[in-house]
This record gives sequence, C-alpha cells and structure tokens, in this order.
Amino acid sequence: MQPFLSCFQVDGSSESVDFIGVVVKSRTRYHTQNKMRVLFMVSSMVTIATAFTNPLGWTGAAKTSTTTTLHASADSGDKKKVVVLGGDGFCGWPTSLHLSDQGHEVIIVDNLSRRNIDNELGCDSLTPIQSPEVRVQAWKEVSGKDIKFVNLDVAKDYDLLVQLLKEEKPDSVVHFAEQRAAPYSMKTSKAKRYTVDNNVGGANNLCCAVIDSELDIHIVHLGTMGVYGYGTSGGEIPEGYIDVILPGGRESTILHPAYPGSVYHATKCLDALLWQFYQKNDQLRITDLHQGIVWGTNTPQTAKDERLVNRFDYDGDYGTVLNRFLMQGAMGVPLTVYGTGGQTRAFIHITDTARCIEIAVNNPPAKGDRVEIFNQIAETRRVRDVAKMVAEMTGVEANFIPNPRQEAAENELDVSNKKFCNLGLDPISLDTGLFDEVTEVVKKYKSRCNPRKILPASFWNKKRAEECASIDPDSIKLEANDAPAPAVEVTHQ
Ligand code: NAD
Ligand code: USQ
Repeated sequence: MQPFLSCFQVDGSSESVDFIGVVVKSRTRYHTQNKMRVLFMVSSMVTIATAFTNPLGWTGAAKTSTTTTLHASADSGDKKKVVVLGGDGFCGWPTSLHLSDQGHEVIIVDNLSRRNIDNELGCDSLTPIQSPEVRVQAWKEVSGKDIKFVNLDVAKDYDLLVQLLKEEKPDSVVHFAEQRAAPYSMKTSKAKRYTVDNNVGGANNLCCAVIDSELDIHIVHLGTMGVYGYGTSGGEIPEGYIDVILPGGRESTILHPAYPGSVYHATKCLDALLWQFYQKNDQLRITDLHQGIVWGTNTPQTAKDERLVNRFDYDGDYGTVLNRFLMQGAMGVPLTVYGTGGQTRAFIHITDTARCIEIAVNNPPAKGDRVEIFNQIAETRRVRDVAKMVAEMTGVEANFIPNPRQEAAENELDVSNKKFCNLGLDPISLDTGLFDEVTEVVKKYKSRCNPRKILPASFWNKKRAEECASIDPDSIKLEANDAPAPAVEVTHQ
C-alpha cells in the first residue's frame, strides 16, 4: 500500500483529485458508537485550594488533586476534568464556559499568541475582549464556578505541559491551541514556518506529554474540513475514513486522502498523521474534529456579562467569510467576495462548536480503538450565496474582487455529519434571525474597526499577489454618516 500522503496527485491548477490506484468502494462506513459502555469509576480527590500563583503561572485558586479513574470510557452525564488548550481563543473561550456551565471542571491553557499576532498585524478583535484574569473572575462572579488559567506554550514549554497533566490528571484535553488562519499562514516565510512549528510541534508535544504522564487522557483535537480539500470529490465526504480497493483487489480502510489548500490546512493534515501514529503505537485515545467555518460571536454563556464577550475577527487575515460579510454589511461596506464566489464551504455556529466539543468529550473512543473522526459542520453553502443572503438583509452590495488565494473557483461540497447528529446534535443553520446577533455586536463596537484592515492582505503566491495589485486598503472608508464605502475594482474571474 502506498503511503497515505502519496495517494493523490494534483492535476495542475484545476484542483481536481486523482487517486492513484485507489478505487473508492463505499463512501461511508459508519463506525458505530458504543453509547452504552459500562462505567466503573473510583475516584479519590484531595483538593487543596490555595490563593497563590503556582509555578505554572495560573491565576485564581490553585488546586492540587489526585484522581484515580478506573473507567475506560464514559457517556453523557459524567462530569469531567478538562484541560482546554487555546482556551483564550474564539472557539476555546465559549467552549470553556459551556463546559464549565455543564458542570465540568475546566483548566484553560493559552500562551496568548493570538493576542500577540493582533499586535503584530496592528489589528484587534472588534469586541473589547478582557484579559484572561478578568474573564475568569467575571465567570466566577456570574456562575460561581472556577476556571483556572495557565499561561504556557504548548509547542515550547514541554516540561511544564507534562507537569500540568501529572498534577491535574484531566480526563480530557481539548486542543484548540494552533495558529488557525489560512491567510496568515501564507503571508510570509516566517509565518509559514511559525505555523508549521507551532501546530505540528504542539500536536506532537501533546501526544508525548500524555504518554509521559502515564495517564489515560482522551485527546480531542480541532481539525478542519480543509483536510479533505475542495477539489470536487464526486460524492459525500465521509467522516475521516474511506473503504477502498487497492491494486490487486485488496480491500482496505484508509484515512481520507489529504488535500490541503494552505500551509495552515497542511498542518492539520500532518496532525492527522500524528494522531494515527500515536494511536497505533501507544493506544492513545484520540478524537479529531473536522470542523467547518465557525460563525457567530456570542453564546448563551459569553452573553451573560460584557466582560465575557467573545473575540470577533474581521480583518483580511483572521476574519472568516460569514462573520466578515456580516461585519461589512452592518458597516455599509461592499462585501468582499473573492473571485467568482463559487467556493462551497461548510459552516457551523459557535454555539454548536461548544456543544460538539462536549459531545466529543463525553464519548471518547475506547482504548485501542482507531482515531475517532467527526465532521463538525451544520451545512454547506456557496460563498456567493452567503453574500446574497447578507446583501439582501443589509442592502449592501456584493463586490467581486480578485481572489488572493490559490483555490478552485467553483466546487461542490457534500459532507456527512451523521455522527454528531446521531449523538444528539441538532445543528443551527444559517439563519438571518441569528445574523442579527452578529450585526448588533458589530454596530455596538463599530468605532473599534480599522477600515484599512478589511481588504485581503495575504496572497497565496506571486501570481495571486500580482492579480490583486489593484486592491487598495485605503479605498475602504467608514463615513461618519454610515454611507457605504467606495467599491474596489471589480474583476470577474
Ligand atoms: P484562535 O486563534 O482564536 O484561538 C487559538 C488559541 O490558541 C489562541 O488563544 C492562541 O493564543 C492559542 N495558542 C496558539 N498556539 C498556542 C501555543 N503554542 N500554546 C498555547 N496556546 C496557543 O482560533 P480559533 O478560531 O478559536 O480556532 C481554534 C481551533 O479550532 C484551531 O485549531 C482551528 O484550527 C480550529 N478551527 C477553527 C475554525 C474557525 O472558523 N475559527 C474552524 C475550524 C477549525
Ligand atoms: N472568502 C471570501 N471573502 C472573504 C473571506 C473569504 O470570498 O472576505 C472566501 C475564501 O476565498 C474561501 C472561503 O471564503 O474560499 C472561506 O474562507 P475563510 O477565511 O472563511 O475560511 P478558511 O480560510 O477556510 O479558514 C477558516 C478558519 C480555519 C478553519 C477553516 C474551516 O480560519 O481555522 O480550519 O475555516 S474549513 O474552511 O472548513 O476548512
């Protein structure tokens, strides 16, 4: 059998995928969840709450605990201790609050690199996010629940990571702590190298740390739909694995071929191989969530107090398409549709992100099971159709600008999300009613917007940069009277 990563070839610029000697036999082999696993748990916990900041740097009440967990798996209803790596970020913060709200014990780990990248880019969240210390204090006041915060670099502070796991003995580690913007990952050689070092190094460190801790910790990783790529795949994309007939008629089940569209997406493909290896070699229990584009701002928990507000990225590097369109519509700026807008992508609301993580935490694979893979999406939509929805709602025009990305101009996307639905998720769909929540947030904080940051600022290659030379960041101006800003040059591809 050929190595997994060489199971495809790229047909020049057409972005089609051609499997070499691999015939897709059936699109989905549903890996049945054993939802009724018997649970045996003997837990002894010694908790010493102290008011100091410990050597790992967390704030709030520090705890030393010893927990002996004798069960291999658990179903819903079981309260867990969860370390959330990247818990200060857009997905990590609301997920941490949701888990805490549901009665799980949460420890956030974050090195605040995302806030530092904002400084580097001269940008900021549209919403005024508070420091981690203020955030956890506000949550304590609102909910009565403690969340610890640990400032640690998952990709660099290996010994501290092992120490944290040994001391806290979590049931699960949810891993959000990666550089997640495709445009930023394509910005410069420095950004490409940082993205690979940070993301792949962090994933490898986490596996090594779980092994060194000698604890049976379930890893839940945030992957991406982009691992499958956006060449039209000719059918429904299954959840992680496909059944194939190899040359010679041999039947096999393999990881879906990887087809990344950016350095960032490539790191998620590399992560996926690491999960496969460490599961096989060390029987680590791992769930990889192939998530679509997250939209929305607040969740029921972050909406409880202004100090809990979630971050909102609107800039050309970190802002994602639907939230950008909603922000542009609310500000009267023409919507920045790249190319023809024929790109079809998967979407999920931020509230469902948090719900999915809890479902994954509550349903770990058994020891020895293959890596569990879920497609974490609600639905798929074409970018120009999303633009049309927002344009109709706001009265702002869609502006088709040259595409800064090397990607298929048009693609179909049909994705299975049966596993989460079978485990109880009733996903929120794109709904103009919910768009209001985002536009209200945008209007509230519009004075914080820097219009120079709205247009794309990272280009996939020299050709794309040349094609985008007409894009002038100064062409977007937010008038005091809210008049729509002048459109940038329109180019249809
Ligand atoms: P984010 O950048 O807002 O949050 C990531 C957090 O991780 C940040 O707070 C950052 O400071 C932290 N971090 C990064 N590297 C770290 C390191 N080495 N050590 C400690 N902390 C580190 O991103 P997000 O939108 O919340 O995404 C979270 C995860 O979900 C990412 O892995 C991303 O790939 C995945 N994801 C996001 C989306 C989306 O639309 N936002 C969609 C699919 C998947
Ligand atoms: N796009 C526009 N106009 C914009 C911004 C984007 O037309 O103003 C287009 C892009 O060209 C692309 C599509 O919209 O075709 C999606 O772009 P995006 O920035 O919303 O999403 P992407 O770069 O794929 O990355 C985001 C997250 C990433 C996550 C991924 C999930 O930043 O962390 O992994 O969504 S997925 O796309 O399903 O792989």
